[in-house]
Amino acid sequence: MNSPLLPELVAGSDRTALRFAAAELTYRDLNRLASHLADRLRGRARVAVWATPTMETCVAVVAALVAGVPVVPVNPKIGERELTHVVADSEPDVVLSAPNVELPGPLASLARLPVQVSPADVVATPTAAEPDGETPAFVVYTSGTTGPPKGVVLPRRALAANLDALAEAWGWTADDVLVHGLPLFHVHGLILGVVGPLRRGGSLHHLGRFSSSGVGTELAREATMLFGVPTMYHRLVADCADDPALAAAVGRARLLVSGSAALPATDHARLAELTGQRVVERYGMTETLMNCSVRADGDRRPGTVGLPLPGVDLRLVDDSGTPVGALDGETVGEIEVRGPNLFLGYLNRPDATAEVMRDGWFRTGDMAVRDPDGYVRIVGRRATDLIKSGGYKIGAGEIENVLLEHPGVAEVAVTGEPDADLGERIVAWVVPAGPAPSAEDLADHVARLLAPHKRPRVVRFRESLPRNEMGKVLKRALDG
Ligand code: MLC
Ligand code: AMP
Repeated sequence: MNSPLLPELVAGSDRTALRFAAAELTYRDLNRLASHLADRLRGRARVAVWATPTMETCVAVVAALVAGVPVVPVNPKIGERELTHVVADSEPDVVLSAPNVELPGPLASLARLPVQVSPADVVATPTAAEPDGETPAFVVYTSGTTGPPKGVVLPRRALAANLDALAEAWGWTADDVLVHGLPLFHVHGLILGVVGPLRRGGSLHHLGRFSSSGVGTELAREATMLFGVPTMYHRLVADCADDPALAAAVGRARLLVSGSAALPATDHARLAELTGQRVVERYGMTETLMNCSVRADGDRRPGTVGLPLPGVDLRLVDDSGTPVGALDGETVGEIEVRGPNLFLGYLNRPDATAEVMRDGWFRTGDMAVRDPDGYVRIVGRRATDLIKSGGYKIGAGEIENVLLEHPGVAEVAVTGEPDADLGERIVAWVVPAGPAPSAEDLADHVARLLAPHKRPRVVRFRESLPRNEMGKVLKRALDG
């Protein structure tokens, strides 16, 4: 028999599993709601979840996990072009959302099941057999350098192994109460942030959206852990500087964890000064879940993502794929990983899957060095066409393609440049076709077709773009 992914759910205890504002569900109630919905999902190929930061999303996801049906979480701010792609590629046979939500075109035409979050409205259903560990649990869309996003297929085994490895590294138990305001359509907020506490049998208090004051209130109450992207910690630092009560509340946390992008050493140091807390940094990817982390009881050095997690094999390789073993803090290599945390492949894209695998190792594209004690320090990325903004991975090519469709754009190149708040901000370098469109118009165009977080924050108009003799834009020659 397969062991349960969510043991406390099966036990159906009276402990609090989830809280959003005033709404709260115990494991018993969550089990009742999820098993009722799961009964309607069994046998389906894939289910889309309209992933608003709400209780409905969590109940929908848990129901699909109970039924053994893979979930495609959909960004509720997704633009029309990206949504059309996600729906055509993943072919969900049903969509789950809160009742009375108006869904956009490609989702509106699918069969729909409303998600109930009031336990009194449903009858309990007996628990069914636990699906096999290789059963896909999620298909999470992630950007590449070119083309539309790819669906990363994650099996239950990867979730279970990775969440247990994190529990070991962080001393994460059923007594922990996690607070976060992360979106629920990426692995950070959804898998670590929702499935994580549920696997431990602990609680999640979701803020709906991130705010320093929301974090402070929960940490002053009963929350013990915070998960955030570096942009959130950057804002928390600024707010703690102005508000000693907030700094004191943050100081009470058992563990603050940052990931999805590099946490600047300055923010790490400022937060330590203001609150006494040293943030633990971990490093992951949609395709691999988490690879490394500083341990809760380890040396919390800024600028490092710590050691490979238990069960994760990690190596650095040079350009030819030969491992570089030096623990000298200097020799740079690309990070490759293997272990039970890995995905099954990209949906419908065996070509793209083959490209990122080398003899069973996953090529992350991240460049790093290792310190003498084995700590990994990420120093850059192989592809300059991938931008990390606010913790979101964004492919420059995707944005260039939609900007070229704008009638006011003749030529375009998209780059990322350093931004104290977002890590990187998206810059569009545009050669206008006729009178220059406004920067706002171009940002709206990208937000409408792709997603608001992919919009350029800065637009720079040029008469021409620097190109090499092959006609390729020389992005490094673009300057402010
Ligand atoms: C502004 N807005 C627009 C707009 N201009 N909407 C449409 N069209 C336009 N032209 C809206 C936005 O939608 C948003 O709405 C509001 O204005 C503010 O937008 P923003 O400035 O982009 O948001 P901001 O507050 O700056 O967001 C910062 C943030 C966010 C940190 C809260 O970036 C975030 O949630 N990041 C988390 C990313 C994440 O989870 N990554 C994990 C990937 S997994 P509104 O209504 O929202 O205010 C991974 C693996 C791993 O990386 O290791 O974890
Ligand atoms: P995603 O595809 O959205 O899952 O993003 C994965 C990428 O985020 C990784 O390949 C890294 O480049 C980056 N990343 C995640 N965590 C960290 C971290 N702690 N430090 C630096 N980069 C990180």
